[in-house]
Amino acid sequence: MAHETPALPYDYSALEPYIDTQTMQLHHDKHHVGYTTNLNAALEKAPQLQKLSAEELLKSLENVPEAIRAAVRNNGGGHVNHAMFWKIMAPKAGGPPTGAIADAIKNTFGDFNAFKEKLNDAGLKQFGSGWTWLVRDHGGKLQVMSTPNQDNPMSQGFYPIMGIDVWEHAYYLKYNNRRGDYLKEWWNVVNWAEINKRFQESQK
Ligand code: MN3
Repeated sequence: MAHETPALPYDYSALEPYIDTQTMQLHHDKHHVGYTTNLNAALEKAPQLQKLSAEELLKSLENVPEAIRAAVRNNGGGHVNHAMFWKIMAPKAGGPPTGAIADAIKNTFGDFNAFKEKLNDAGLKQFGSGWTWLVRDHGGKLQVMSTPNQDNPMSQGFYPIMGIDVWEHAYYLKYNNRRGDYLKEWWNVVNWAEINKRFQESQK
């Protein structure tokens, strides 16, 4: 059973003007499709792993044969990260958090602005390509972290509630080198309904 790139849940232009159409086309159709294709190619060398979900693979990378471990980590991570990323963005979204995650953010970080600054700051300081995350840790506490490349926090035992892609391919066409501007504007498309779903899932 091959891994498949999920379709975007909205039009390529739906996140304008914050995320431009061409970036969405390239990001989804070239980058995400590339990760999925390369993940499937790597798994051809380990057919016993083909029945596992990409999440299961990432949670136990130590069980992946060394010859394909880096390929699974990078491309499996790329696939899982982007599948989440498309869903935690939406048109006509943005604004302050709603639902249970709003209370959790307030209790953990003080207020929404403090949280936003912390998440953006982790993304800004991530050297090179990577992601900035809100995760639920082993003890059930929320925390902000960043990861390099396509590493997903689930490989370290964390539950990724939300993450923002800070690879240049996510913002360079519109924001050029201004990663900070992209991170600021990103919050105009944040989809709290989906993030609440993931927060609920993280507590199971
Ligand atoms: Mn990306």
